[in-house]
Amino acid sequence: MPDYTVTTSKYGITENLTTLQAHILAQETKFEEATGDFTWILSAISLAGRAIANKVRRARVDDVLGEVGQENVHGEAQQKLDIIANEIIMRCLGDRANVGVLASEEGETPTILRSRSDGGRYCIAFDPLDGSSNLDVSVGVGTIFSVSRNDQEEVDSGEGLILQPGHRQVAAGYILYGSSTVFVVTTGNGVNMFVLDPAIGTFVLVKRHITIPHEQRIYSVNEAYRDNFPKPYQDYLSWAHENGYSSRYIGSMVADVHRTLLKGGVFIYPPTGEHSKGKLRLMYEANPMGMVIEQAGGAATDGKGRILDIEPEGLHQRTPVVLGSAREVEHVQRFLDNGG
Ligand code: FDP
Repeated sequence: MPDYTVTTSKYGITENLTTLQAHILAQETKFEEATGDFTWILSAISLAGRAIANKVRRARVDDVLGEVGQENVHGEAQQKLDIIANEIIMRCLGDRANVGVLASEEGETPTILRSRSDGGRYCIAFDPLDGSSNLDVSVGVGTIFSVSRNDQEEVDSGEGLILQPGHRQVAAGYILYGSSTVFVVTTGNGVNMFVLDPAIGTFVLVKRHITIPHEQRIYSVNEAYRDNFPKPYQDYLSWAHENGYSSRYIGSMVADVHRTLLKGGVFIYPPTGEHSKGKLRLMYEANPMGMVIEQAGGAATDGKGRILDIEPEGLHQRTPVVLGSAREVEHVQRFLDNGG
């Protein structure tokens, strides 16, 4: 397929006019059995992303920053924008006739919208506004999503339908609300990046088939918890210090993973004293990010094995995360395998 990503007119104006929807549709038409389902789902996520981006940009003006004064299902302080973003996504995706199950970080259990026989062919897990504790200081935050098939005819519990290992995801990605609004997505055939053009209100393709650098001496971890990390992680950090590594940590997973995807390095959230299984959630953080990173040629492990092969046991299950450039993940893994 010819690359029409950037068009330069005879007047020298460079415009980028391949939209997210057009791109996904073009990909889908390559498959005879394609039904247009993906385009439909991703267009709902794109609509939600544009609406959330608008809310995030206006948060201080509209006075919707700060906590609501209640905790979410994880016992964490809920931000007003967490709730707003969750409602926007539930609404946008709930309207799509092919979505069977929706599961959010903000909800205790998944919502069953319709059974497979009623057209609910997909399950979607999402974190509506990851990193939201950073909102007050205008740090980049993001939405993370994971799409898998709804293979079961019988509706038992929503969890029964959605709890599938990450290698069964058919699409995954994130929207970063940063200095620009960036939509990164994979449908299992490489990773593409779109940026919201605010002038025309749509995501346009800016980079196709992103490849993560194979190695890069950058680690991204909350080093303040170092004394509470298992010893092999501490030993890895000592080794990294001795080997000229640089450190970058924003504390907002989408922003940290996005930088790692584009610039290389390794993002780590190990088990800690407070979170013995790690802090990040498997179903709507580690799995979708793991798929994106693997599709870009990187690696994602929980320290024992591939994140995408973990058999999930609960919607809000946590997991240690080590992901990024293949060579950098190998370095961490070497310390974990040797026990320090
Ligand atoms: P937050 O608590 O602000 O929502 O998963 C939640 C998350 O942010 C990630 O985005 C981020 O990577 C991580 O927590 C940061 O945790 P620490 O503050 O413990 O470093």
